[in-house]
Amino acid sequence: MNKTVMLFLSLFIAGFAQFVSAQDAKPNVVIIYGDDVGYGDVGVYGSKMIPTPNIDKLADGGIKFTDGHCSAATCSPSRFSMLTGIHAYRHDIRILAPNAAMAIPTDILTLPKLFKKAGYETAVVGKWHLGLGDGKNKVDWNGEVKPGPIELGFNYSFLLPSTNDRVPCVYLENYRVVNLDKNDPLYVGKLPAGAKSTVYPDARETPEAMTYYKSTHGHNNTVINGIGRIGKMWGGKSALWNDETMADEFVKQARSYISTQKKSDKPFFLYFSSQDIHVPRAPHPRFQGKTKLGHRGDAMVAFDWATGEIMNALEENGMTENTIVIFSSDNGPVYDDGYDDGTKVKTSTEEADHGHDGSGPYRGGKYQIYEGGTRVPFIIRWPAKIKAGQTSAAMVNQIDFVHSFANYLNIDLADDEAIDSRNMWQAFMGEDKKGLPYMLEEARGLALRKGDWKYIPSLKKMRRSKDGKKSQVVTKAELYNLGEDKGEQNNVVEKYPEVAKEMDALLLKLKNSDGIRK
Ligand code: NG6
Ligand code: CA
Repeated sequence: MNKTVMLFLSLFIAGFAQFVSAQDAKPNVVIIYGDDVGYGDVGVYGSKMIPTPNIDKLADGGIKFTDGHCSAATCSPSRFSMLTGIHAYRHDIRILAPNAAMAIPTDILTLPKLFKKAGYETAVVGKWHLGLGDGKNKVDWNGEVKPGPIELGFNYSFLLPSTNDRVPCVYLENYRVVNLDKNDPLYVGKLPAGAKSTVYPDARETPEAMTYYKSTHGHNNTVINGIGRIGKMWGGKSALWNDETMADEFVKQARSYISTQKKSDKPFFLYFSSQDIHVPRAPHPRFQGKTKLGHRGDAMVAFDWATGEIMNALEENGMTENTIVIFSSDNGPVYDDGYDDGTKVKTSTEEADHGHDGSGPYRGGKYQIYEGGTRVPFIIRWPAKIKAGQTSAAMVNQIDFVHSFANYLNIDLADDEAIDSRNMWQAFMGEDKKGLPYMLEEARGLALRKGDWKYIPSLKKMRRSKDGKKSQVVTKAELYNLGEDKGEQNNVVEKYPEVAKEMDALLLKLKNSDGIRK
């Protein structure tokens, strides 16, 4: 062979090898997770009153799912399920208190552990609300706060520990509270005898301290930044977060994480968990007044901005093409969740005085078993593999991320791992337009979806009458055909007793099983 041919051949082989490795390079994965963002709060899902150009662009570049769900109608349960592939009711997980212990056991498989096994770097930035500490020992906020995300498989974490309406109102980076002054120790719950830490106003004694806005039901303990919070905290004054710059802080952290990853030869998984649009909604002044919907609408504009920033960070680092971006929410919309923040929208269209309905055409929202509780915006973009501009009506659920990624990354799941997680890779990639054959939905009780059918079993509930007397009521079972009744208005349980019976039996079987997969 002459030299020119040799050179040509070796260049060709090198180029081909590079091409193959680029094709095979594992994609980065970013989950952008909203808090209380409803189906109807996003432009491409029908919102006309809140502009969301960045989220819309994300959807245009990939798949918009119209039947995509979080596993439950509240935060901690949904996050628990997304990260473990296990239904939250099996572990009795409800909304966690400010000083709750970590809800996810450290010895089970989690989504970040799975990515780690596949050679990924992993990080979480933003709202946690899955508890911290082992529950046996009191969390020492002045020392190392653990176990936490690191023990669950995240290499790096920058957290809002609970929710933005709960104490402690500080950021936690890995094991440490950020900017804590040891002369002003931080305590959550009770102030130890003799401790000398900053005392904050208690809204029950000094309601006038709530200068940012007034709050009701339960948000009336510690007042931080003029906002009443759930729970008591002392000290840590130098570490307090600023509510109005929280979105900027999380974006800054995520941006810096993404650019650091550029230097690494490993792919990464980033769980970006925004506090928007949960109460107390306190968007930065540059977003205030951007909608006619008060702080709730404006917080959504801030979240759209944050989403755009994550996309920009990927673009600036040349990562757009081979990064899977998943955009979704932890539960459906809520309007007045305890703060007088100018939000006037209500769940039902008749009452919506601004004409905006955060649950879109669906009934109910946060806390509720109707579709609005768990059917949320659900977008997946992956330019390298997924054709842009798709809409999919496949029924999909965040609880299936664990198994689906395990399948994609060639990691076997043991029978007792992620027991409720099914492999929905084809549906997530837009190749299967049907998705799940059936699915549980979780609020205070369970409901079952099977195709267009939605079944809510009869429930025993305690009710209090006007004169304060408690009594037990048994609600009627409900059956809806979402194909013709999206809004769950016509209960057809009496018209289709056979369907109801079948669904009741399946729901019970799944509920009491050792996992949906079995
Ligand atoms: C409720 C709070 C609500 C919100 C919710 C958790 C009261 C009366 N309400 O208990 O404001 O914090 O818990 O929201 O305290 S979630 O999105 O994290 O599930
Ligand atoms: Ca939430």
